[in-house]
Amino acid sequence: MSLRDALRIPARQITDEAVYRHRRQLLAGLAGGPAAVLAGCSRAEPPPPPARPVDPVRARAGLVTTEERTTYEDATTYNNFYEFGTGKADPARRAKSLRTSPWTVAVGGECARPGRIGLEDLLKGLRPEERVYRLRCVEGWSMVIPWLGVPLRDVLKRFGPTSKARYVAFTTLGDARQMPGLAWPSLDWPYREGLRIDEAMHPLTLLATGMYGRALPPQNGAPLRLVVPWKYGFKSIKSIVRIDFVERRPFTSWNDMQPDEYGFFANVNPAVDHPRWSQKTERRIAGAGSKLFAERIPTRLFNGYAEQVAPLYSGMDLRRWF
Ligand SMILES: Nc1nc2c(c(=O)[nH]1)N[C@H]1C(S)=C(S)[C@@H](COP(=O)(O)O)O[C@H]1N2
Ligand SMILES: [Mo]
Repeated sequence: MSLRDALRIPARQITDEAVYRHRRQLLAGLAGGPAAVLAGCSRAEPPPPPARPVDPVRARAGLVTTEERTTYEDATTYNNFYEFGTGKADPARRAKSLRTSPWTVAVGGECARPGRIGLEDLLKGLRPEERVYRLRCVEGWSMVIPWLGVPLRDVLKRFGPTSKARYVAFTTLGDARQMPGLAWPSLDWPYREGLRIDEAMHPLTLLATGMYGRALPPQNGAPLRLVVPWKYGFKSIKSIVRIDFVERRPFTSWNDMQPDEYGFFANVNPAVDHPRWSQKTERRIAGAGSKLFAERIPTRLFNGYAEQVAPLYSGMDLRRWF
């Protein structure tokens, strides 16, 4: 079957651009990802952050959760890490060979002290703390995981971001020899994500090196990954090798592939549906046997972290800037 047959669109309607886009969507669709037709694509600059910064004490209050935790087994065998395949079980099977030491991170862009730095030096003097965070995937499942990490802000400050640093861009390792998924164009490799600078500097934003009291397993993004608990899981980029301070909204893999399906902000919001499914509820994978019998619970605005992060978006239209 030809690509055109597969897509069931008449030849005369196909432009090169459309073929390219539909092919990307088809591949992503086969991969269990997005497959809908694109609406408009906007590269407009989002509104600036609020002038009043978030109060760190308030931002960290209420972080203790009594919700049942996801088991280590589920958190490490049901993963999204497309570099190792698009199936949930692929990363646990195929990421074992990822070489996570030595590991260096290149930091660049709008900052006083750019450079390449080894992981130990990057984190020197910062004590990892445990934060039990909910992580909700845009696909509609969620977990409660005890992460070990340092606030991203403590690491970023070391590089002296300039006043032009309005966003922070992150890049995952893109080594096809170690990452079999790179042979498949399910995403525009390497995986990239970005945050507005105030989101990156928010006390809740964690640079994680471990979970459940141990080092991060490769399938969860070893040796260094982001955890942004109020955003859909895809913002929590794994196995980071580059951090750039930038003036303009950076390229981000999911948003740039399907801008009508995956917003740049990707804030968890039950009131803003994905074009192909509702975001009102989630399958909570927690407790024993829960992958099969996950309970459906209501999704909360900002994944339940509204108290801490809502001020970042005051006055912003969350439907437009989803
Ligand atoms: N580099 C990279 N980071 C990634 C992904 C990915 O495919 N590649 N998947 C994202 C998605 S969609 C989710 S839901 C979370 C899953 O994190 P977990 O496997 O640790 O639960 O990782 C995110 N980070
Ligand atoms: Mo996800």
